Amino acid sequence: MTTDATANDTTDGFNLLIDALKLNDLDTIFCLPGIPITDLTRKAQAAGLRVIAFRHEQNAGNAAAIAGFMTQKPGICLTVSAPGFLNGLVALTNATTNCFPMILISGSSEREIVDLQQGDYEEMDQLAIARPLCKAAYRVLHAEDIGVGVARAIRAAVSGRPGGVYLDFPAKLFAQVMDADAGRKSLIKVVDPAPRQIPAPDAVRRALDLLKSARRPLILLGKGAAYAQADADIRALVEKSGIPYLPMSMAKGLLPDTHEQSAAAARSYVLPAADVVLLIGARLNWLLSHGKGKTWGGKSSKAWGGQQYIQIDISPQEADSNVRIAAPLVGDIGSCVAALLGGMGADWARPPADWLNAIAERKNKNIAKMAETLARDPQPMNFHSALNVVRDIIKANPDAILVNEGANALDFTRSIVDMYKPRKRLDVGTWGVMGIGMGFAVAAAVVGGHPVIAIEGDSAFGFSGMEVETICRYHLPVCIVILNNNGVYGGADVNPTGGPDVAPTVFVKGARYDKLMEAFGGVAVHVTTPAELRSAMEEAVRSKEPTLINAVIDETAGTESGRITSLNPQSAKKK
Ligand code: ADP
Ligand code: TPW
Repeated sequence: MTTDATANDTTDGFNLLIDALKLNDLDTIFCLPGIPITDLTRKAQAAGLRVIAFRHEQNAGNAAAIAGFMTQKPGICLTVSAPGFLNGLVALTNATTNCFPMILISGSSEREIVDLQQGDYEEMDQLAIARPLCKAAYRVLHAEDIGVGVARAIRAAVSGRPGGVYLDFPAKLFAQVMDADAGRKSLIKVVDPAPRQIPAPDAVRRALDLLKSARRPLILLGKGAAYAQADADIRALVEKSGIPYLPMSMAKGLLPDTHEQSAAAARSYVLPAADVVLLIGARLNWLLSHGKGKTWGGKSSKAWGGQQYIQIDISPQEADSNVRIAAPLVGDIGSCVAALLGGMGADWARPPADWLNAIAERKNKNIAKMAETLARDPQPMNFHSALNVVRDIIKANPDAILVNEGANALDFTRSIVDMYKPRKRLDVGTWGVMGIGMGFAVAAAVVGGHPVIAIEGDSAFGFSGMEVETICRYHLPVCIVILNNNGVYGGADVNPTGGPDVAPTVFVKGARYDKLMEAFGGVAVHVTTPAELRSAMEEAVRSKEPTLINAVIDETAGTESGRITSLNPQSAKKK
């Protein structure tokens, strides 16, 4: 066997993998080169794939994951062995947790040496480590199996509940040579990778009967609903039913947040008060207080319970995971929503007026209160006065993609900044993980085709900040706004011992994150007022130049852990 595949009638592992990806329209690779995949990245680029190289694999993995969410095609992340693989694994696991389709392909060391633990270069049993942390994991040992390996990975990633898939490619595989014609024939173009799953007619009837019986119905849209790309039918269902709805964080914009049926501004009222809740692609996990308890509405202290649920989900195991689901509707969201719409009939009665009026009353009150808060202009800036600017910028540029992470920076942005279009808000998701920022921003710019605005806590930004170089290198239209309050949650903590170390949550005061952007040739701006922030953001969106705005925020603004203070044992005691 030779490693030279230049002869016309032979091919090799490198080319077969590239051809398998191309055959399945997987045209972008997020990667970090090194042994044994350096040549793969070069060859992929030479073959016409878009190859985006990062500074840390976790960011490449996060980019692949969110590309999967945005496109319904598995995002591809490519890493080196052991440490590179492990760096990528966090993103793969996070993708699986969030139901985003991605494929992590890692080079690995030689099986014979790894299995005898003889100390190979970057030795690690990667397949065994990945398997419990993702949806599926496969290893390919022979060049003629690359087509099957890629096909299985695609199906596993996007069919049913989407998730992360690991593909293990030992170094030797890349150089394996085989007959070119046999190689071509070994590749598989996957037919119908995410088949529709039609809900059973009796399940649809059960759901409609329950919905019809409701006096205080509510629709909850989750990021599964955003992923499903059934935007028109979801909107039609909401509007035809007349039922108020709440979007989960990444479902914001599925219908414009300004829609009159949005109950977002009355969230803490509607959650406990609703009697029948229709969940569309949302799990009753911690983000919804497991469907029980007093904290459903965030700050609400009202007791609630006794809701009946209809749950649309592609996973047949999701129902009853936290509370009883009276009417599970198993299938893909597009098919389920279409079936509900079809069964509603022309005589569908809208919800009782007293329910709608009660919501409208609270909503109007809360919106007026928020408008008052947003109109204030405190010195120094706080989250509200800064985010009031971001709110206007997104309103004027509804196609822009908003990436968001932090604690207060996350919670305030979610509640203040309205979204107008589907899949425009990308954030920390189910884990509340820090570090997605720059990976998501790069992918959003590369596959989204619109300007990206990343609203970052200063701590959150630090997890992926080095990718500012990547943003400059590819000249991406990303505007990063760092809400800089000198630390994790804030910067006002003190070391109670009076010793020389600052408190664990405190960073260098007055840090100039804009200088990081300057180092790589992007536009660097330092702002202390809303007016300065506004003109810097307007210019960034207009110019599409890589921009980093260091926005100085009052270091005492916000709260510890943002809105999830109650999960923090220590501060809960303090309260
Ligand atoms: P959120 O955090 O926004 O509440 P979750 O991530 O908890 O949303 O829930 C998303 C749900 O959507 C998952 O249970 C997943 O199985 C489901 N899902 C994802 N894609 C589809 C689809 N195409 N059809 C039906 N359900 C889907
Ligand atoms: C991988 C814990 C949650 S939020 C946060 C941390 C460290 C940063 C909050 O400070 P930031 O935002 O970004 O400055 P703000 O607006 O409140 O000032 N490690 C991981 N994930 C999580 N969630 C944490 C730590 C955490």
